[in-house]
This record gives sequence, structure tokens and C-alpha cells, in this order.
Amino acid sequence: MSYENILFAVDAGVARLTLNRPDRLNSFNDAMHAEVRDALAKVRAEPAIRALLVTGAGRGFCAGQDLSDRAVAPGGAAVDLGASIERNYKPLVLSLRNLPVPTVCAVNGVAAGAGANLALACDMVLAAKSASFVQAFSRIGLIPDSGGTYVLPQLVGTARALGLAYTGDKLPAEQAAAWGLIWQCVDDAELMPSATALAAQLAAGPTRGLAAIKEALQRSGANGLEAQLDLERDMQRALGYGDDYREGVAAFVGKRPPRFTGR
Ligand code: T3D
Repeated sequence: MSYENILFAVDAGVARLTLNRPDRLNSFNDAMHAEVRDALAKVRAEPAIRALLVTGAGRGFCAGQDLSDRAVAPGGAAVDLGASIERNYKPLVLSLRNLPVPTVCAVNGVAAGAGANLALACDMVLAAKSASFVQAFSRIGLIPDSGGTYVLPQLVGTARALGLAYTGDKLPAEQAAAWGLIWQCVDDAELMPSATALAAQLAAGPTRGLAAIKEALQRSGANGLEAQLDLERDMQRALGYGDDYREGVAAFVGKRPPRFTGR
């Protein structure tokens, strides 16, 4: 598939996916959804890809759904937004969350609506100081979708989740970091160097182990302590038979940096 709405490149084990509709603040139309789906399938299928970096072109990260594709007006015909969620946003969030490689999001500007929650579906979120997060949905009579109602209370607590969702106010990146919504806020000029270095560091890591961390943390929400302890035992057993564990221990004992292969 050739891409017109995203950029996709792989370098040294890191896939970089750039949302590329800057004149529309990289908002989603069906074509961009299809391209992102295709790119994420490539990331999943290619063993040489060991981390994903997501960012946006231009001054914004992503403004969610392209509202100019929603020709609705009071008294006019309605659209089935559930069908759009089922076809596009739900698979997008699930495929990011289920990718067996670490995902880093570099939020270069405003992240609004599903764009904000797309960022929050990534494992580690870095944002430029000038960026902001906007749960814009209530402004058009909707609820936070793309996992917003799920991750927001987990990340910032119910009081702040409700405030963000009710008001649709812009949350500046520095405050997002202070509230624990994201990993880090950095100077604008530092965003891409920092995010690229982080993605490269993760790509050189013990990929199977990192995938297990991601899965274990995600499952902890639904598990009780005993079930989670059992999960940790089973994952640790599997990882203990892997090459990266042996390499990690040998490197520690040999006082040298590890050379993880992701196996
Ligand atoms: O529909 C379904 O499938 C259901 C699923 C929905 C998921 C969702 O994401 S619903 C939420 C949709 N998104 C929004 O409601 C956000 C709308 N945008 C904004 O609130 C603001 O634009 C921002 C807070 C993102 C940025 O504000 P600001 O002041 O920095 O920029 P701006 O001037 O408002 O926007 C710049 C341009 O981008 C402008 O176009 P123009 O005037 O220069 O020709 C604006 O219309 C355009 N733009 C921004 N967001 C969207 C958009 N065009 C289409 N769709 C957008 N979402």
C-alpha cells in the first residue's frame, strides 16, 4: 500500500509513523485510518522492528476525527458514529496496545479528541512544551472515545478525568506531565532528539521482556494480586529460558553493556 496521509520509515529497528495531514492538524479521515492500520500491521509482522515512534507533521499532533467529513447539521441526517468507532478507532487503539514492541509518542503540538487518546494509547508519551492535550469531545456533545474514558481516570484520577472531559479545556504539556498523564515534557527543540533516542534505546532492549512488561501491566487492572503473581511467575519462567536473560546476566557479571537480540 502506498501512503498519502502518513509517512512511514524504518531505521535501525525503529519504525517511525508520522501523521501527515498538517493542513488539517493531522485529523483522521478514513484513508489515514487505513494507512495507519497497514503500517501497524507491518510493525507487528516485521521482527526486525523493535520499537515504534509515532508523531505528527506540522504544528499539531492530531485533532482527532476530521470534522469536515461529518456533514451533520441540526435537524439534518444523522451518522452512525458507533460504526466509525468499530471500523476505525477501536482497532487503532487495540492494535497499538497489543503491539509486541514498545511504542513512543512524540506529541509535537495540540493533541485533541481521538488524537489525544491515540497518544495516550502509546506506552511512553513525550510532549513538547508548546503541546497540549484536549478532550474536545464534550464540545461537540460526545464522550472521550479511543480509550479516553478508560485511561484518563487510571492516569490522573477521577476528579481530573471528569474535569478534562467535561470542560474540553486545553491541558498544557507541562501540566500533563505534572499530573502523570504523560511520561515527560521537554523543550520543543528537544522533542524529536529525545523521542528518537528513547525509541532507539527501547529498540536495543530485551524486546520479549519489554513486551511481557507491557502485557503484565495491562492485565494487572483486571487481575487480583494472586492472579497477577501467577502471571509474573509464568512470564518470568518463559523469559528465563530466553537468550536475553542469559545475555543480561552475563553482561552484568562481565561488567559490559548487554547486546540484546530480542529473543
Ligand atoms: O466521528 C467519528 O467518527 C466519531 C469519533 C470521533 C473521534 C473524535 O476525535 S471527536 C473530536 C474531534 N475533534 C475535535 O473536536 C477537535 C476540533 N478542533 C479543535 O478543537 C481545535 O482546532 C484544536 C483545539 C485542535 C486546535 O485549536 P487551534 O486554535 O490551535 O487551531 P484551529 O484554528 O482551531 O485549527 C486549525 C485548522 O485546523 C483550522 O482550519 P482553517 O481555519 O485553518 O482552515 C481548523 O478548522 C482545522 N481543524 C482543527 N481540528 C480539526 C480541523 N479540521 C477538521 N477536523 C478537525 N478535527
